[in-house]
Amino acid sequence: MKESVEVNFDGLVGLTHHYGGLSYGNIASTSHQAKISNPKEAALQGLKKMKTMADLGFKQAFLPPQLRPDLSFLRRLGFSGSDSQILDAAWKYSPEILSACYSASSMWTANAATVTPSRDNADGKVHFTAANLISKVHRSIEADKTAQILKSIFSNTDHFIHHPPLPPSQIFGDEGAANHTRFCNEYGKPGVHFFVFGRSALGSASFAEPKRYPARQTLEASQSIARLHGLNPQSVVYAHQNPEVVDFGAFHNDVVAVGNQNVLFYHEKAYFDSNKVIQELSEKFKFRCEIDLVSIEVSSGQVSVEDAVRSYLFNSQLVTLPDGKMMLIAPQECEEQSSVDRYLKALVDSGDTPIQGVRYFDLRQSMQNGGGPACLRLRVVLNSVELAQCSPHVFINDETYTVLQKWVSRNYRDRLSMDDLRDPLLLQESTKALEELFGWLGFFR
Ligand code: SUG
Repeated sequence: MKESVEVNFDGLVGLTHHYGGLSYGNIASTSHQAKISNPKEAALQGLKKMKTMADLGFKQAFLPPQLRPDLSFLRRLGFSGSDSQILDAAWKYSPEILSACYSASSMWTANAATVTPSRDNADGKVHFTAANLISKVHRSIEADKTAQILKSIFSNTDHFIHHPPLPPSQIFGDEGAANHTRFCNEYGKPGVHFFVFGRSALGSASFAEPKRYPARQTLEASQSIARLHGLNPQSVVYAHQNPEVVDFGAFHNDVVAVGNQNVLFYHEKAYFDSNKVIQELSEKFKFRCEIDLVSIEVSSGQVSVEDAVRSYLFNSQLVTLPDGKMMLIAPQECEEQSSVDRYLKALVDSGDTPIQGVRYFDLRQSMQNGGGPACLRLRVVLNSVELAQCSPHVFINDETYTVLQKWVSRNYRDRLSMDDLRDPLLLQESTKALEELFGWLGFFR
């Protein structure tokens, strides 16, 4: 039998990581707007997580950053002239637009794409749909490049199918794997696909919408992906995200829930009509995977939605250790939030659930823009044949870690303010550094 593993592809933080305040509805992003960032520290924090995961025995890989600033985006808006003239004119027109073209947001690879494994797709191939991310302009410019990078890494068409991002319309707002979870027994066995949406655009069904903040993912986008990938409708569940939690700043499902294999760890407020959602998921899971789903619900009395969003408890990664036990890879903010700390200690001490441990990481630079451990990674389930087809340099081991660490230390700034975005030198530094990185990776930038 071809053994399957879950590979985590973390986004390597780019050279222009800064706090643009660009994501309305993402409280960390807006509340840190214009603070000084430290791109070098951000990239090294992410790399340390990747290396620790690899050392723990997980298959760990990375996706390279995209070139920023994206001058082609500014040219499409009518800015012209030399590079520095374009940057200067864009700044004068709107610092927000300049910030958008500089955003290093492709680091949050949970939003890069939805990926479903060959075991579950009608044609027996791994399917990828890069997310269109149309909700936020700075994120929408990632989509085409992300699709290209995924094609470069997973290039063998005998095994990998790449769909273009969904049409760039409000009807098909798609945020990728942040709103998709696959449940299974073992990774190589059949799975159930859980898609969470915030709104329905075609009005075929009326779903309550949040009042304060936008819901990014539509039902129609999730349905299109299930159709494109050839998933069996009997193994798909669509769940309506509770509009209340969106208004508390849960702009993706992975801010209020995380799943792995047969376990769903979630906040009681995560879903609209939660009992119905859990019932449908449990039934389809039992039918398809022939074991029971373990759902671990966290009540508001244990951890309020505000504390969950502040600490990013549910933006932890839930992973299976080589001995079969599960562990949460949590942001260190969980230790600092007393309700969450108390809850996690009791959870692990009880020994009642498959979650037997927690490991904390300092990802503060990313967290301040609303990106925790789970935002930083894209899960790809691959069997041994598919794994052997991937571009080799993207896997983290002692050698690649050292190369990347040195590359970051050599090329990244340790301080970036909004004002620095006007500096054409930053564009030159980014271009040179990415040329070096993509040359080493063996594919184009
Ligand atoms: O899309 N933040 C990202 C965070 C993405 C987190 N991903 C998941 N939950 N899976 C976003 O809101 C902030 C950029 C800025 O403000 O500079 C930003 O894009």
